[in-house]
Amino acid sequence: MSSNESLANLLKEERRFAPPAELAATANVTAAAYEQAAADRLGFWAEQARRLSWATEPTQTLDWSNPPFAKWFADGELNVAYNCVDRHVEAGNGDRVALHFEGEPGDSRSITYAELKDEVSRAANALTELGVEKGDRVAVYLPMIPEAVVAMLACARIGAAHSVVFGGFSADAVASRIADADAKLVITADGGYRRGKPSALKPAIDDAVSRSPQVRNVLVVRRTGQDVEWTEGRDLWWHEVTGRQSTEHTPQAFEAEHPLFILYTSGTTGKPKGILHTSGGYLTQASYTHHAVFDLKPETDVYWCTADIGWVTGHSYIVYGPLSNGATQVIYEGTPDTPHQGRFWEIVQKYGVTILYTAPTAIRTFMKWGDDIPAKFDLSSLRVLGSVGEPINPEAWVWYREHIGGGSTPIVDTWWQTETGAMMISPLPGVTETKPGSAQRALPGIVATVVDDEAHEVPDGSGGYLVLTEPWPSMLRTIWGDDQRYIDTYWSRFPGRYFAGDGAKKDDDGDIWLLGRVDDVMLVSGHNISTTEVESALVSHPKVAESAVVGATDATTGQAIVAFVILRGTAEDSEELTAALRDHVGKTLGPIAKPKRILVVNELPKTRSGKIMRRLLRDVAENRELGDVTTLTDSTVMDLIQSKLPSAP
Ligand code: 6R9
Repeated sequence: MSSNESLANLLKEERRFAPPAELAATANVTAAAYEQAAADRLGFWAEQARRLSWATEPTQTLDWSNPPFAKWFADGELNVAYNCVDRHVEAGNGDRVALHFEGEPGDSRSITYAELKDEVSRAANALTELGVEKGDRVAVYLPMIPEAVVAMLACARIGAAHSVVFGGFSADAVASRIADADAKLVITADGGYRRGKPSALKPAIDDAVSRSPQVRNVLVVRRTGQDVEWTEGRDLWWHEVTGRQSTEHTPQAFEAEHPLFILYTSGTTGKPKGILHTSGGYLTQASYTHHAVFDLKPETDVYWCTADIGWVTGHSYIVYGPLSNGATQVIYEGTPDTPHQGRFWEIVQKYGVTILYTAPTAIRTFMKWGDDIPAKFDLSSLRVLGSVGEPINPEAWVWYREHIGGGSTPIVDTWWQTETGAMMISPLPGVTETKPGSAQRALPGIVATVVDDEAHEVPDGSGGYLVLTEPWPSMLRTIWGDDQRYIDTYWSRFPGRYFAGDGAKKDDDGDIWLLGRVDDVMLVSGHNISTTEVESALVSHPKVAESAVVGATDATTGQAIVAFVILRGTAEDSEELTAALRDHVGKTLGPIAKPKRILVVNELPKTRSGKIMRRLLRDVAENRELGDVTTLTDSTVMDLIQSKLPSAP
């Protein structure tokens, strides 16, 4: 993206929103944190580590003697599950609700910290009875039910690394992850509820485990009560094995660099990467960022992160961040439109949710469903709104603030990755004057910048590649079993710096705007154009709810812009409308960014974590056979899109 100046300032966004005075006055973190961290970065992180409870306090902060392999707080020892559960009970908060579970069919259950401690202890004893030991790996394939949280914490408690695999993934995907991590136990369920009906999980595990000789047992949570195949001697009911255990379990302390979990990211090519996270540094940053970015007040807030536990957001901002901070949170099993399109807002109203963390894809879907739906519910409890997963288009940002946040809540657009473990770039709700569509500034203690092809930092007002220039506590430690791939993927493009794979620009104030994955940048007649900016321009048209833009090979321009759009509410597809949309993009971004083709569709292909799979749309736009669709939420979406297509132009 060296000629990136051409695109860097196409999109002008002038709206600004100051933090609410009351929030600013009582915020957990103030502007002083930036200064403190800038003056003594390692001292700053050493202080954040002391938010945790250590069995042996660390005296070392960062060991970077063998880059890019970092050690944080290496001589410290702690138990992560103790930090997330027991210490809150010991501090007298055992009666505080940890989890308000809301099942999709409408069943609900609230679990206090004292109850969570008992459940995690029983599960830890159960794992020990099944022969799981410190250093082993356990695969977890569960719906969004409390047992998922309990299972993860039980692993952490005994020093076994968990490898959570999305409930939506196929048997093949599970089998390859079990094999790569060499897991000896799998924890699953008969099924979970999705879109109003039970959906089976166990058959995929039966298939995957039949190919995984190292798996000794499969622990099965009974959630739906549906029939399951049973392999005697291997399969065990979770309720039977945990039910017979004691609620007493003494957590042992492990070294700060002891593995906590492996989480696979699909990557664009090749086999999935097992991202390895360890204990002390990871928990320090997950905990600190959750406290700082959401301004969490554990006594009064009700927090809700709508992510799935199988995604890193579920790991860091459902399990480890919130629980280490003693938060009360909602977890919801199902989809946002079951049984009706107001389900999320009904849940916010029911529990008085104060902090909501969701993804741009969900926000754009709510826009499409219409403003009248959230308007039927009392959302006045909300005080901070978060966004994660993709760049958030300015229009979606403003809609979120207006229709969900009552026109007053700060929005924190948090940029981070599975690899970074925790948030890296985000506004602080009591400090930052926010700009719709920008993640803005690296958090205190984090150093990020934007560089050009030659690794030179770009000046304000220019674009390039996002890099992280200093190690951070929750950074991945390696790719499981493949140190060389870790070096090659992240540390070789710009030696000495971490390459995130995202395009970004710095505005005139030096604030960072994320422009999507570098692979998604288009090159049209020699100009770099980011898919994100064209998508944002389309979404800023009142008739467009959502869009995905790709560059398709074009004989004259190199690449031509092809846009797939979903219309809002009652808008209808017509030639006039697509012509108007092309003009609108032309006016917003300049004629060079006008899409050559615009196709109106009903759905876009997305991963379970809500990211648009532009690769598949590129296949469609170029009339190619579709690539791998195994990580799609719904593989029929592509059939629908293809059936709508006129044959190639
Ligand atoms: C947490 C998570 C990481 C990729 C990342 C980037 C995109 C995430 C974003 C964002 C713009 C944000 N991304 N948050 N882009 N603004 N606030 O999503 O992890 O699933 O590993 O994805 O997601 O492209 O590189 P992961």
